[in-house]
Amino acid sequence: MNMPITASQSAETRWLTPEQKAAYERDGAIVIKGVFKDWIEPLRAGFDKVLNNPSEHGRENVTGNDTGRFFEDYCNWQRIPEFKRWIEQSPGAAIVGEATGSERIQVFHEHILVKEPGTSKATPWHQDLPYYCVDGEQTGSYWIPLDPITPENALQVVLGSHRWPRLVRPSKWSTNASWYKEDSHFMEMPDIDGGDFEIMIPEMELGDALLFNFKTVHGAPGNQTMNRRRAFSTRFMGDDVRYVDRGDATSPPFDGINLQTGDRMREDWFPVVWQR
Ligand SMILES: O=C(O)CCC(=O)C(=O)O
Repeated sequence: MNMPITASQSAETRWLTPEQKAAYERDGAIVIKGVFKDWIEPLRAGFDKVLNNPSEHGRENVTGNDTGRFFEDYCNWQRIPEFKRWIEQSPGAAIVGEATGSERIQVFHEHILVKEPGTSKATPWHQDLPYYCVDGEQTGSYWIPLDPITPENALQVVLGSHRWPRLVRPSKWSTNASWYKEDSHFMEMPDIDGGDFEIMIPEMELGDALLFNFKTVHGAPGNQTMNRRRAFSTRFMGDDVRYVDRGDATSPPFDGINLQTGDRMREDWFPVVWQR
C-alpha cells in the first residue's frame, strides 16, 4: 500500500537525495544538476540589465598588465525583476533549506561576475564568510554559469574547507591588499595548489548549479577560452546565521544596517524567502 506523503516529508526530500545532503555537510559543496534550466534566459536578461546600468558596487578586477575584463556587481535584486523572481520563486532557497536542515531561509544578496574571453586574472582562492557581516554554519551560495564552462574557467572548491577551525584573511582581488585594516586574527590561505587538498573542479552544463557553504574555499582560473564566462550567484542564510560586526566595512557593505553582533538578520532587508 502506498503511504500518503505529508507536507513536511515531501518538503524534506523534494530536491536533494540523502546522499547529496550528506555530501553537503561533509564536503561543503555539491553540484545540483539540471534544476535551473528554465532560469538561464531570465537570469541572462537580468545580467545584461546590470551590465548596462551597474550599481555603485560595480567593480573591475583587471588592473596593470592583466588582460581581458573581470567585472562584478552585487545587491541589485530589488531593482532587477528577473533576479527578484529567481530569489522568490525558483527552488534555490528551498534547496538551501534542505541542504542546511533549516526551518527558514533568508536571502542575503545576489552577485554577478563576468570574465570576458582572454581574461588573465584568476579569482584567488578565498572564503566568502570573512568578507561578510554574518557568521553561521547553515549557509548556501549558488554559482550558476550562464555560459557553457569547461574545467579551464570553472569555479573550483576545496572540499572540507568549511570545517577549517579559523577563517582565512580576506583580500582585495584587484590588488591582493588586505580587505580589513586589522586582520591579525585571520589565518593566511594555505598553499592550495601545492598542498594536500581535495579540489573539486565541477563538470557543469547550463541549468546546473554549484552550491557551497559560505566558508568553503573556492577560486577560479582566468578565462583563456574564446567564450564569455558569466556567472550568477545568490547567497542564502539558514537558521543559525547571525550578524557580526567585523569592525570595518564588509563586502557587501550594508551601510546603516543598525544591528549588534549576535542579532538575527533583519527581515525587512533580508526577507524570508522559504519556510519549511
Ligand atoms: O566566478 C568567479 O570567478 C568567482 C565566484 C565567487 O567567488 C563566488 O560566487 O563566491
